[in-house]
Amino acid sequence: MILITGSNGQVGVDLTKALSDLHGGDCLLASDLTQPNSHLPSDVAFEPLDVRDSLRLGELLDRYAIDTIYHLAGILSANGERQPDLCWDVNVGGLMNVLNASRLRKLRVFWPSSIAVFGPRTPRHDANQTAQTDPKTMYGITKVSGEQLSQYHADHFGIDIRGLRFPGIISYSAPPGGGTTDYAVDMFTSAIKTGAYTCFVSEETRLPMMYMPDAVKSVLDLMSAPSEDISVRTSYNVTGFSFSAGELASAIQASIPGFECTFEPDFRQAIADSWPCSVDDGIARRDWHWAPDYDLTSMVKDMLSHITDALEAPKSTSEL
Ligand code: VAH
Repeated sequence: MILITGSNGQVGVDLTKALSDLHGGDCLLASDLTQPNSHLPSDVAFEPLDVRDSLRLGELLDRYAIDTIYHLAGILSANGERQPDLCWDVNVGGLMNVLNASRLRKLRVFWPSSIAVFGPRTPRHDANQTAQTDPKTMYGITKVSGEQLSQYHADHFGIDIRGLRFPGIISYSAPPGGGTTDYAVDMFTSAIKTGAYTCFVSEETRLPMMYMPDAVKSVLDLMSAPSEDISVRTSYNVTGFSFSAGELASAIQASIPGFECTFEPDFRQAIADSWPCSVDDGIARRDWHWAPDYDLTSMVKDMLSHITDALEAPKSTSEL
């Protein structure tokens, strides 16, 4: 059985569907703080779980005979700056609970790190796997801490733990929650709904990004690779493509000519400025043959198509 924590989140919704398609829904236990909305496949079990509750976690692992955990529950960068204590408790305390439980039960673990482990002293372009990590956010500090805890548990206890340093992730199924890169998702929805968007980072802000189908693919490819091929037990750099907020606005305007984007940076500008413009994911490409399928043009086309379809689809009674 597979446990997914944070199954209601931006990655959780799509990864739960993909794992259900791959393994069968009856092999999955989804969990999050609150009951799922309509996204959960009907044959996937759900249990409420706060990952800071180690007793509840252990009880679910034993009751459902879990052998693999996809640990997605966490607080993202912008929310982490608003509530740093909570960010530490959930991101590091929650991961420690997963690692302790996995050590005792010999479970396999996937967890998401982030390019937020990088900071001002990281090279701005093509930051490689061993580039300096000097995060300036509590979120980034929790991810660097998580990477060191992962390495320690792999070295000392032989846990098959694997992680990915996700860039900003763009998706249409579930909204992102409190990240600095949320603008890259919100811009699409606003362009379609209102024809206008005020972006909270500058037009020139360029960051590594990834389309959700590629993010899901990277997790499944990483977790299906032979353990002996995995040379990185902190977390692998992965990316799709980098673009500036202005380039994204232009790409959307090419499909929605009337769309107007204005730029009014807020506190999240300093977070974005601390991250590299692009990362080098050559080690992931070498070890487990990582390669994204989408680029900016194909991602924009697919996003606009799906969001438009969703807005035009007849509303179910629960959504009215
Ligand atoms: C965030 N979407 O904005 C996440 C991600 C690199 C950014 O870690 O916090």
